[in-house]
Amino acid sequence: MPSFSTGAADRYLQLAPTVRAALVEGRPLVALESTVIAHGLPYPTNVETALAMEEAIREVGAVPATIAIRAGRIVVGLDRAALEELATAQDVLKVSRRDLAFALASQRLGATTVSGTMLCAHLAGIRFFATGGIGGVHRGGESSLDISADLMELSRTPVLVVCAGAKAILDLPRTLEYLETQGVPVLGWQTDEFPAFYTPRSGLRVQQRVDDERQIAAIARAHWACGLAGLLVCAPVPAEAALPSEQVETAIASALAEAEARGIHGAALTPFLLRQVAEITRGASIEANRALLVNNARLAARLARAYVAAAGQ
Ligand code: PSU
Ligand code: MN
Repeated sequence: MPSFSTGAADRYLQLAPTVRAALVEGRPLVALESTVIAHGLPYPTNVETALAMEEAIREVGAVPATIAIRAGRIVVGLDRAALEELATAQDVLKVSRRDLAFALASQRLGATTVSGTMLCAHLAGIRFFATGGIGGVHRGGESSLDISADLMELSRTPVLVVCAGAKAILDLPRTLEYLETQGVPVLGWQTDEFPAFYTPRSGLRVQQRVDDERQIAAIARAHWACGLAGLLVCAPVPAEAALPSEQVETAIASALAEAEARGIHGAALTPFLLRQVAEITRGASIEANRALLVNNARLAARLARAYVAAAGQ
């Protein structure tokens, strides 16, 4: 039986021919999310970035699989037209774990978050995934309990996620504490520090620095062999695209104040904060976001390639 067969979920999966072929042949695959396209970046930067991420993955010799929900199916490997539709449509659902069944049953167009994409990648048999910044514990999360479903997903679904840390709009120390509690390895790619999304440094240490992709492939193999779930690999935003940290902190402070004043919370909060920060930094945050997304896609492809190469030894 092909490795992507997942029994009852099969009827909901729609694999692109390139993805199906890569799964059958055991070639490296990298899943990509779609919330960043529909809710994280403005048009047309969102489509351009999505295509640039796919291209970066192909350049390394891996196969990209951008994931979204469409017409009652989990589409794994969006084509150009579907990408455009997601990037421009209004009322795209933001699909995390809890939203998946509703999105499928209602035939709505849905963009998958980190948690939704991990889940769908796993159903399809894909183990490597690149995003920008994962969700985490929101500032004030100790009373609001606004903790992204991304963190729980990492503790239960066996997919390796490459990110540039957690988004700087969050409470980073509590996010790391939560990941530790949930048993999620947090590896720093050629860094000792947990990156802060728009900036390379947070002053917080990762669990373990790793400098070589073969070492990460070996860690992932051991983790999964022991029946464990997600892993986080954190790569700092490329230096030339990083924002000055004072600028980021000022922008976030006023974005948070604006969200509070307008009573924005729940699933709408992260997209709102990202838009506000983009406005305040006059687009500089969007450039940083684009650069780190492409960088993460490339790294995820290298890791997937190293994992597949080691399997044949
Ligand atoms: N990375 C980005 N931009 C984004 C996201 C990640 O560079 O918009 C999305 C991811 O889909 C992530 C979501 O899962 O933000 C977090 O949303 P929340 O905080 O509501 O869980
Ligand atoms: Mn939330």
